[in-house]
Amino acid sequence: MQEQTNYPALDQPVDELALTEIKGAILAKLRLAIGKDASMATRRDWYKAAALALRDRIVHRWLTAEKQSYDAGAKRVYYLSLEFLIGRLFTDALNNMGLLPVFEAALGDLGVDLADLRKCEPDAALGNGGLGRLAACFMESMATLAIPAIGYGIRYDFGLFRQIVNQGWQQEYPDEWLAFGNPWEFQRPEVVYNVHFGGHVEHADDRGRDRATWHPAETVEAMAYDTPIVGWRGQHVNALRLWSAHAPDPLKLDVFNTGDYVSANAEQARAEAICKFLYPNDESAAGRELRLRQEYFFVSASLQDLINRHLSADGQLRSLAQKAAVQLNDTHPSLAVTELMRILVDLHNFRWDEAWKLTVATLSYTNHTLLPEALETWPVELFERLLPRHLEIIYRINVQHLALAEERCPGDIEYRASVSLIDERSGRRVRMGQLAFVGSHRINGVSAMHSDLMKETVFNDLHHLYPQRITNKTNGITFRRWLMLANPRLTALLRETCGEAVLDDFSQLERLETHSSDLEFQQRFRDVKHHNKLALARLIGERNNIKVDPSALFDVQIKRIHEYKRQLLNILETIALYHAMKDDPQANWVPRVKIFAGKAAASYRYAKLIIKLINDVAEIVNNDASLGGKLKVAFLADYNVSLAEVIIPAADLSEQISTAGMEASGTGNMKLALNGALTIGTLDGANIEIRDWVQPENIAIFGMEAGDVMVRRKQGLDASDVIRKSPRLERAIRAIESGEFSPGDPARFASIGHALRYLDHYMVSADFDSYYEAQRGIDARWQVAPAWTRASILNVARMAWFSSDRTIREYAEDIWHVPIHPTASPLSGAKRE
Ligand code: GPQ
Repeated sequence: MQEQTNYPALDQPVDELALTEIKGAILAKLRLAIGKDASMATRRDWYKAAALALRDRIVHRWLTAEKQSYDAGAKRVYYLSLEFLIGRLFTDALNNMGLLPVFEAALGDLGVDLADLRKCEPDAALGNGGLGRLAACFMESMATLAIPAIGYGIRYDFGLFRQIVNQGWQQEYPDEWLAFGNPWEFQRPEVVYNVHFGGHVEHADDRGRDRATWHPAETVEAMAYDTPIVGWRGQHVNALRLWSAHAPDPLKLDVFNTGDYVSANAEQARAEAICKFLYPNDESAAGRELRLRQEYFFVSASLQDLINRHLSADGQLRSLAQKAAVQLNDTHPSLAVTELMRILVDLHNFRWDEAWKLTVATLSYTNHTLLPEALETWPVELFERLLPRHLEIIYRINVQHLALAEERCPGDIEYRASVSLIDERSGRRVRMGQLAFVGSHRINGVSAMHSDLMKETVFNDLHHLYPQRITNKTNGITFRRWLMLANPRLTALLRETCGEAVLDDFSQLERLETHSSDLEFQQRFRDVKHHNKLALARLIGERNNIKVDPSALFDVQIKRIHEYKRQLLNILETIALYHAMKDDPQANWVPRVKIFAGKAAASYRYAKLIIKLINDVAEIVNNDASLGGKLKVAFLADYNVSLAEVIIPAADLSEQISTAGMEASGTGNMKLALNGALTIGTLDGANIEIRDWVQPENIAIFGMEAGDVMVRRKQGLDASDVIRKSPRLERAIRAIESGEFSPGDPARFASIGHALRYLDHYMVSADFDSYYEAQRGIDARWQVAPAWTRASILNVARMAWFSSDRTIREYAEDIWHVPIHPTASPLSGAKRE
């Protein structure tokens, strides 16, 4: 595949001295760090040498930034997340350092192509989807805004599984991202903390009622690995600190000498299991003991680390909340509430009430879903076995919490049961969402609608108890990766049209507005899109052996495969369109390419069946000569950050079609609109705010609203009534049921047919007609190129607010209370009208 090579040159022309220096640096790395000379070097060797030469330059800034914030006694943000979906770092770091042009030129002189080297870097896929990618965008924005911050997570040996599509079925393979080493990380063998599990708790009378001594049964060591994250213009660098797990005693020599080699390694294997792999779940709870061990492992190591840092600077812990803001990314790090209490009360002799105030003032929690099946709970029995002292602390917190509930609603047992940290209804279980809520001073949702629904649904009762806590922080994306790097040609056009300042102040994008109807400008804008579509068409040809017309409408749905995201609705519409085309082949059909990509959780059978259906439909449609190539369907395997960077700039239409009320925010919706795709979507998550910004005439909204969905669900899930009224839908469902797309196995999709007819929980049937109509509206718009292009330009012009720099500013002001250094911060983010 050909990728774009002409990256935006920030400081042109390339300075001769700098060029010589960089060439020398790369060659020195090749010899001294890789141990090869130019004649022997492979592409991967060159990549590593270049990455190391770049890293040297980042490290200087990193150490300076560290020293500055240490000397200033600056408050720090600690972002705790089990997921960081980073992708590749090479060009990201080069671009932010302003070194892309000089490295490209230097490598060119050495006979290697930077775009080629780029592909040698495996994606760091330490996350499942939106939640993990958000954490990565936030790390970049915090560095850009020069907020001293550390991201804490786990250094998984294997990231998110590699997806292979075999005869239409998803198969999972291990992601060996570390197989060839990782030039970005610094191992810190001296930064090691003990993390304990199991054992029993002792209450000595002389230590007081609230204090205890934990005698754990097992110890695991957490070792730090740091990756520098450089902000825009290289002014500030933060660390992503990931923990790796090891046994304190790596090998039992006495056992080894008896010849029992397996047992000699057993302890190490048990410890290392903690960082072996990323749980491939997305919006469903993992519910495995190993997962709870992962959660405690990284929470404990991270809190020990940040408390160490605080103590060495301040000498006492009372000022912790003035110097540290700890953000819990979803409930996975909820144990921070109990662990911080344990550290303060048991280890540092704080009085309970004081410790509690400090804990709540330090912690804040981001909720990413309302789906009840995704809200983590753990059996009390498991907790007791693994973390006996933490369970006690949870009970103690619950006592004071329920007393408050009783004060608020005297005698209301239902109310107390609903806010309790312990769910007594389905076996006794600890509720991690409630724990994080009660232990945090701020709880935020990730879009306006999501935050409102949090107050009305999952956290309704807690919201009444703590009415000041829930706040909204609508997600954002980093424009450096998702515009500048992914779409260099559009970036060049924007710089020319809006001025160079657009790179530092995205509100300048609005200067596009005056050009949106200019036919000459429109043509240039379309040329950029066409170029990006050629690259994607080539990729689809190479990977899927499908020939697509680059001037067709590229209709894109890229995200995890989940029932609520409704890939099924999209493929059902594809089937109906296919039928309509076959019925009337001479009509003036808009040529379309339906592009899908995404992974299904390995255990999610139904989602995997949907992938198979998409591929089966593709097989029939793509090979039906009677369509004259006007409809093509492509499922691109192994969706990841790097693939997204190719698809997004080439998209014409962005599918954001979740069942209203179910997508917390979405961030792909922002990336696609920023790159000029029009959105077809429901009034869900951040789609609503996107509509507010781009204006309703530049987005296609369809379907039921969240309130309608709730009402209809109450009435029942049978969709027979709507199917009866829609012959088109009936025919599409029947096609699935009768084996039109699975002739060798007609019963393959029976379960899908049944759900569409009688168990329409996600409102696929109920929303079908509205969606089909909206799609035909899209066809009509597409046929008037100037109007389409104008809407596309206006989408780009009006997306500035969705920069993660804006989101991070809001966290900094309202939740973390950390200053943003005025000179170090781009002015990104438009003001709301
Ligand atoms: N999200 Cl709970 C995930 O990617 N994984 C999860 O486990 C949960 C949420 C997403 C959510 O579905 C999107 O709507 C958000 O845009 C995204 O988190 C970031 O907030």
